[in-house]
Amino acid sequence: MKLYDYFRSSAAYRVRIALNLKGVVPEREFVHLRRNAQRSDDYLALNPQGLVPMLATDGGAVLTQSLAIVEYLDEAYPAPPLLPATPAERARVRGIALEIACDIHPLNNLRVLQYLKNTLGVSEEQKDAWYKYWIDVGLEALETRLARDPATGRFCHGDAPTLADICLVPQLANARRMNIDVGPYPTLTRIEAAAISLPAFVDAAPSKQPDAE
Ligand SMILES: N[C@@H](CCC(=O)N[C@@H](CS)C(=O)NCC(=O)O)C(=O)O
Repeated sequence: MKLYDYFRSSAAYRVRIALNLKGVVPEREFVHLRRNAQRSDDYLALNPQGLVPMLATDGGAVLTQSLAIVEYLDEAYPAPPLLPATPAERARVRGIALEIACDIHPLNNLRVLQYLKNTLGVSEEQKDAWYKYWIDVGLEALETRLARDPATGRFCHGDAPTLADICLVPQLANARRMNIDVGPYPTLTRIEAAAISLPAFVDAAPSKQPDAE
């Protein structure tokens, strides 16, 4: 299989963590987002959305959307499971993952920031304020939710990594990269510390990727 990847993409980072947890090593093709390679004719022919990640499977399928790709990997390579055993637990984990992937991450995506700056003409300072605002709104709610819920364990759900941690770690890395104070989120950073004690998470980090700049 082949992963279309970019070191700084937090959505691709999720897929890299899942692949590492499963022990699956794909071929890689790097799509340079800062140089707009995601909008090249060749890439758009494969993925009209013009976003990474994308996974071309051995069976010839071309998969998009990081959460769908992670769930595909979880079904194709069941061990270790990335979702818990019961429907209610699975819904809890997916809920946490979606809180990050649908309600935090898209507001700060490159194309959104470029539109704010290049089309609407907001200043660099206003753009950074937007970024910080939406991360804080999202992380505050997630911190409250995870801190008070007994289902939270060493990880977002219990004591093993799941889809939720796969989304949390890249989002916190994004926040740190933007110099956002993560001090107000002690539960999230405690879980992050547990996750980054695992090689699967460490090896997926942006700085460890062959295309890192
Ligand atoms: N919901 C998508 C989001 C994918 C996404 O937004 N990818 C970003 C990088 S993290 C991207 O390709 N951005 C390119 C752009 O904005 O032009 C997923 O989870 O895969």
